[in-house]
Amino acid sequence: MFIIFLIGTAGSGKSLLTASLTNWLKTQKQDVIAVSLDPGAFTLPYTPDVDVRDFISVEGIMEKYRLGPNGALVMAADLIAEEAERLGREIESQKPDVVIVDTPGQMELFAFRASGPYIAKELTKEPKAVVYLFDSVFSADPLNYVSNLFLSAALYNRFFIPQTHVLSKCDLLSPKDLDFIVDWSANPKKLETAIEDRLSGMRRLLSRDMMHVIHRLGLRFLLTPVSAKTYEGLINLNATLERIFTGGDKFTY
Ligand SMILES: Nc1nc2c(ncn2[C@@H]2O[C@H](COP(=O)(O)OP(=O)(O)O)[C@@H](O)[C@H]2O)c(=O)[nH]1
Ligand SMILES: [Mg+2]
Repeated sequence: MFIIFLIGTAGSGKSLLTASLTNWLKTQKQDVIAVSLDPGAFTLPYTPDVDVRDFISVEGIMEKYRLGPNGALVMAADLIAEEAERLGREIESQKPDVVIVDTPGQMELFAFRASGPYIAKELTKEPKAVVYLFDSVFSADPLNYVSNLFLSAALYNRFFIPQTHVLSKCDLLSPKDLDFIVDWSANPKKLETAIEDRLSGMRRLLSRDMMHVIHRLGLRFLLTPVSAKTYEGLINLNATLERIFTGGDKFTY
């Protein structure tokens, strides 16, 4: 069994990609299930096989602890850790080959609190990978792209499990704009040029410093463009994940 966590900033396309990747893997005759770890999800574009909302109710928390929606969401995300064992048992009882895990809408509730890495570790003992989503429309600006790069590096440092990176919603950009971003991911020099071309003054100096950090940390990986709408790129994402799980690519950083 392989566990794949989809992680990215709010609205980056985690839930729709969970739906599409699950559907696509089914057409490839894979025994796959979708797990939602988002207690705050109102509606989902798929029917989860395991749903954290069966165990944790944000409305219930609001009433019981007299919290507003934000406080209750934070508490709900923390409470997932206590349900890790139960969720793990539910997943294992379905005996799937592949598990796609949709994570809480706001990335920081999962990634930057104690619960996320704990859950990732304790859910099951099976091999795991993280797919980090770069929202393509947001990342088309080189400085936004760099912010995303740092976020993904921070994520890797928190989870320390093999991580691959996709450029989500690729149907929303022209092929030319997509190529630009993919080039930045493959070649930091091209990113540096884009930053130099578009910025001036302090912002340019600052971004130069950031580029040095990127070079020093060796933050380099190839982004895979995917669309959860048209299914473009899912075959490439699947090939990357297979390489991770068969031991080809142990770590991407
Ligand atoms: N055009 C397009 N829209 C997408 C794609 N993936 C997600 N979206 C839309 O982006 C919005 C946020 O997606 P969602 O999956 O809920 O993001 P999440 O917060 O990361 O789970 C929704 O309106 C989706 O329909 C995609 O590949 N292409
Ligand atoms: Mg979502």
